[in-house]
Amino acid sequence: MVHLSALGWNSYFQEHWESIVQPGWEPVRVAEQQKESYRVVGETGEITAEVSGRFRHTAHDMSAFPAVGDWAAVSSHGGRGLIRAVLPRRTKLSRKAAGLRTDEQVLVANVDAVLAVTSLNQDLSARRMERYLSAIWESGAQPVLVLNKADLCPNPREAAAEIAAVAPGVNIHVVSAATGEGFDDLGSYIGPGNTVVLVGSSGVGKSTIINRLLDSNVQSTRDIRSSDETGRHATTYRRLFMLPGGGVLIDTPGIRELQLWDAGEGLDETFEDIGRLAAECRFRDCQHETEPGCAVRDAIGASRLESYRKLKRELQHLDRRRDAAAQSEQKKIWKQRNKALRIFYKERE
Ligand SMILES: Nc1nc2c(ncn2[C@@H]2O[C@H](COP(=O)(O)OP(=O)(O)OP(=O)(O)O)[C@@H](O)[C@H]2O)c(=O)[nH]1
Ligand SMILES: [Mg+2]
Ligand SMILES: [Zn+2]
Repeated sequence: MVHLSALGWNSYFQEHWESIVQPGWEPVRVAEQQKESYRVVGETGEITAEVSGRFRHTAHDMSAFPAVGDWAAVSSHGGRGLIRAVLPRRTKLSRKAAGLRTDEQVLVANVDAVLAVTSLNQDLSARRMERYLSAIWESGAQPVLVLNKADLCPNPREAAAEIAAVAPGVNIHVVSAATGEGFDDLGSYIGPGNTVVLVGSSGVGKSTIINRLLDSNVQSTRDIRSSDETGRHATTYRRLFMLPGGGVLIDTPGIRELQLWDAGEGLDETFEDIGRLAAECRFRDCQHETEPGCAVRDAIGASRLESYRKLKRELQHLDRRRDAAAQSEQKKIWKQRNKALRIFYKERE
């Protein structure tokens, strides 16, 4: 029998649970999300579950559906589970869903730390890290940068210093999942009651790190010799694992690009240095372009400043599209009401 606390259950969830629980409901944590169903784990083990019809009808949008890491209420029916409700999330890592829609996709919920993994041999990109960090700060979880494959990099410290310059306030760890270098320090994020997720591009070594931390080969990894570096994804589903010593790890498939979702504050955190310096610009509304007495332009590299602007524009664009979507939704509602009114008056005539 598994103790819920070993899965990350605590007084926050307990309190919400008591306000919604109904006879026959059991608390479970979403361990894996497949196409139409979920694997959920509770005190009595793991089962497959789907959302109930009622849940589907009352879900206001995609983000209301269960995500890996969520705590949910299930009732079980002959070995299969029906998800009745999702408990409020303490943290959530979101992105804009792929495609043209303006939907929030919750990648994982209720994580304490997000380990953004990159590889020191080819993947290292300050610009990509800024994007990740904006989303992670916004999630409410602690951002941590993990620079993996130190064994393949001639000068890992130098590379780490470069990344540190664009990650104020973020812990950075140089590790090698091949040799185990740097793993003692990673242990500090993991422990009883804690949940940690690994995110990053495909092939950077997320699953290899998970395997080493779990001390077993639960996750299959990609054999780089038999495929090119940017080839297929080894991991295809987000998946939660319990560590023997307590604590929960979540592995995720590599993502090509992380489109921001509602990360205004996350952006400010990520570019905290720009905000701090801007207070010293001569003009209060300084755009840090050609204004005299600008404190930001010279102190911050041009590419970091451009990256900040780009991400800001992206969020503004998203805001406008969400407004437009909300307006057309509102129009639909008015149309229906007007139609109903017309019928109503017609009938009275
Ligand atoms: N030399 C070296 N190779 C590593 C290290 N970590 C991982 N690898 C190798 O990198 C390849 C990709 O590792 P994976 O763990 O599958 O990468 P991933 O991030 O899980 O990839 P996706 O599941 O596709 O997102 C495998 O061949 C690993 O053996 C490391 O620290 N050093
Ligand atoms: Mg993987
Ligand atoms: Zn300025």
